[in-house]
Amino acid sequence: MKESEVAVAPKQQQQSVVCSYNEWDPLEEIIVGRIDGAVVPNLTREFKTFAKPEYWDFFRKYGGKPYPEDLLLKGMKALDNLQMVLEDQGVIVKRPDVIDFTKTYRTMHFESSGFNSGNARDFLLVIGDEIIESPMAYRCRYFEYEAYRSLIKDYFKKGARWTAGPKCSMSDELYDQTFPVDDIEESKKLILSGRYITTEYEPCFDGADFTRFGRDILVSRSLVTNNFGIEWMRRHLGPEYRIHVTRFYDDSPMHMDTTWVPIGEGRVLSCPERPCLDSNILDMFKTAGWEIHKPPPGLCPPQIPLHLTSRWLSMNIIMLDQNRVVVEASEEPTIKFLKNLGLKTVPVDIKGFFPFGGGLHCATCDIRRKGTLRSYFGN
Ligand code: ABU
Repeated sequence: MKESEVAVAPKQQQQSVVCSYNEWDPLEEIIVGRIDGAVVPNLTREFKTFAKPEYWDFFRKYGGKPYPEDLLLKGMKALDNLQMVLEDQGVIVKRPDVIDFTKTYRTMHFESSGFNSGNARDFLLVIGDEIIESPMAYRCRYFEYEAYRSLIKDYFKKGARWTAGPKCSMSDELYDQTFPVDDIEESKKLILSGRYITTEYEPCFDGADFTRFGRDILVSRSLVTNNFGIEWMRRHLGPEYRIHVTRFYDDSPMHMDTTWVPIGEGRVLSCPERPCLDSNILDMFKTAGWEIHKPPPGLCPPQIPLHLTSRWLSMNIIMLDQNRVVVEASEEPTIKFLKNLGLKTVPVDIKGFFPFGGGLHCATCDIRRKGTLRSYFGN
């Protein structure tokens, strides 16, 4: 590459190409993930805490192999549907590269095959004009970043800031070797008591464990985000942002976007099965006049195998702005609920993507929303 190709972008461009501070300002550009070439992860010890036990046989059968074709085609179609619907709503959509997840790889510490790059939200976190790559915590996701690098390099050349969180070694020390992964009830009890498969050996986090409310960012300790990772983010972002570690009642905590989901300034959805356990956080929202709404349960039809997620993908939505929300087309109770809150719902048939680990919000990463950095909870 010639040096001139990475010339510094003009000042005004630097501030606009990547810019997003919350989940509800008017959406202008977004990344939608891809699952072309997806591979079923092996049922390793750490992956057992992610894969739903009722589907462990699926992972035993297909681990390390491409996803069965019918599932894959439905999932790809779902993401293409999403792209079309977003474009129809005037949003610019970018897609990551297709990479070969069937290749096994070997580092100094482990050997693994890959997964997919469908869940852009897990890997990418946009805070203002900065794109932050998440270190992630599962070995099958070690090389997921490769799918996004063309896009990120392009955003960088156009003025975005680009940071990669410290890459995890994912050596054995990152995983608690005594964690009883095969004893489901005991695992759940331990998780509820604050013990996880991931240790504090090195920082790890997924972008989807952070929810942005302008200067205030909520984050949960989860199966894949440890306290070391949260502290890294706190120091990295510095005093301009306030990171609030928030606990929810959840025996399988994995990303906040089916648990505590803002739908605009002053309104948040709270998953009724996973209430917030921190009175200081609840006070923070209530004191600032926020309404906390409890949506109905998701209805995901039984023919869609939720290998990796809960049915609460129904609340894994994308706000196009404070008035319009993209929602899975078959989730009628959720659609009705959102309409009753005065929102215009934009339905999309995305459920074919659910087996690949996420819903609408998981599959995307907003790159640019029209808005500025604000404080929604006082100064
Ligand atoms: N990755 C978000 C899915 C979380 C859930 O299973 O509810």
